[in-house]
Amino acid sequence: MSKNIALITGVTGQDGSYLSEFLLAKGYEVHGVIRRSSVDYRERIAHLEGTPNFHLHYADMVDSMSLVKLVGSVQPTEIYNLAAQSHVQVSFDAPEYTANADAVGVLRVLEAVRTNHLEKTCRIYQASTSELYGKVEEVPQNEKTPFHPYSPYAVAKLYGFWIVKEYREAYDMFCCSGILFNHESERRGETFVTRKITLAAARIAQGKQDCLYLGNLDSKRDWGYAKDYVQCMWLMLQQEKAQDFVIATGVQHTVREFATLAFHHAGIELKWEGEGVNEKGIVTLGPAELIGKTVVAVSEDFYRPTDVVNLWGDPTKAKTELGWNPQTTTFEQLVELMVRHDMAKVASEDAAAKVRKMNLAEYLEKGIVK
Ligand code: NAP
Ligand code: G4F
Repeated sequence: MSKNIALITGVTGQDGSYLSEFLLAKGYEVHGVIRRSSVDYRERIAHLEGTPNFHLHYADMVDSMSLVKLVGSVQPTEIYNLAAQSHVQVSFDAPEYTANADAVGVLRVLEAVRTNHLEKTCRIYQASTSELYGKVEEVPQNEKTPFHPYSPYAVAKLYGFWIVKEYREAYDMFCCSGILFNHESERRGETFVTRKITLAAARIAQGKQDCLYLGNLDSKRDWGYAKDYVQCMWLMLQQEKAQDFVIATGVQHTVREFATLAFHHAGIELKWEGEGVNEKGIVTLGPAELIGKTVVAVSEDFYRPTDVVNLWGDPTKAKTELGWNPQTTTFEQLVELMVRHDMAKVASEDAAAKVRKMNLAEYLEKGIVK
């Protein structure tokens, strides 16, 4: 039996870390792409480093030759192209880089496979996104809903989607896109709205932050659990035919609802007053010193030039053809597990800071630090 060899771009990200664990548990040899950074600590995959079947290589989505050489040396049977500048708001500040990594980067991966003559032996998964639906033309969105990208990030990802489809048809390659709706976890980047909320709720509950500033509270998302979603990426590559799939829970909530529930799990009940930029989340129940205080406020700094406000996925095709359960982890369970994680993280940060302070005091005393 031939060996399963996976190459994951974006291995240090939220999805890359869960997918690595998933594939290693299935007996794959897993190769991950990392890029040079001045800080070498790779938090999400630190626990996997040193595992016999897990290998890391330097390359970059904006460097064709690095990808061609890597694909040639690893000879993967499956590629999961997860690497991207993945923050929508940042794509307004760095649109050209976003296009280079998220659009042309996909082409570079496809060409690296062709250059190494692996078209018939290597299957490719492309991390596409519900942001393609953007200024939505119907709700809920399924595989047939027209695209209307509404940010530089979404426009770049649209190129990625179409170039994958083109290579599938032109060269008969097994390559497909997962149109994934928002998926979150304890490992979610701290500037995405869910994690920003769960960390702030934990800090406010523990007296370490006064107020959380957010942008559009009315924005609606279909939020799932990242750990459940990586299974679909793998399932898509195990099918007879390469096809694109919507991956979503089929349930939609506003940012305000996410915040209300997150604060509830942190022991704080909120009421909402005011509208638009004047809206506030005020504490009605919780630690005595917080009652009546505003702990959530709106800041225009987090408004986007164009915002996608109504994402709601229809996962029927994934359910019927992949046999996937979109409700494995519910919205309520997701919010609870993220808050529970961040309550512990914030508490332990304090303990770690105390140890650091003690070390510093000791070093100062011994003259090691001046
Ligand atoms: P993430 O946590 O932001 O991870 C992105 C990964 O891409 C990181 O490993 C990052 O490396 C890497 N990367 C960025 N630019 C690169 C470059 N030029 N060369 C090589 N690597 C680069 O994102 P995620 O949430 O795991 O999402 C994974 C993929 O799914 C992304 O393509 C994202 O756009 C897409 N997606 C995500 C969601 C979601 O809700 N999470 C939904 C739909 C689609 P560093 O660690 O060095 O920064
Ligand atoms: O958490 P977000 O930044 O995620 P967004 O823009 O939906 O993008 C994420 O999901 C996409 C899939 O649909 C991925 F393709 C993409 O890579 C990324 O993972 O923002 C969600 C919503 C937006 O409407 C935003 O305007 O929350 C709103 N929001 C309100 N206040 C905020 C904030 N977003 C952020 N990041 N920070 C805020 O303070």
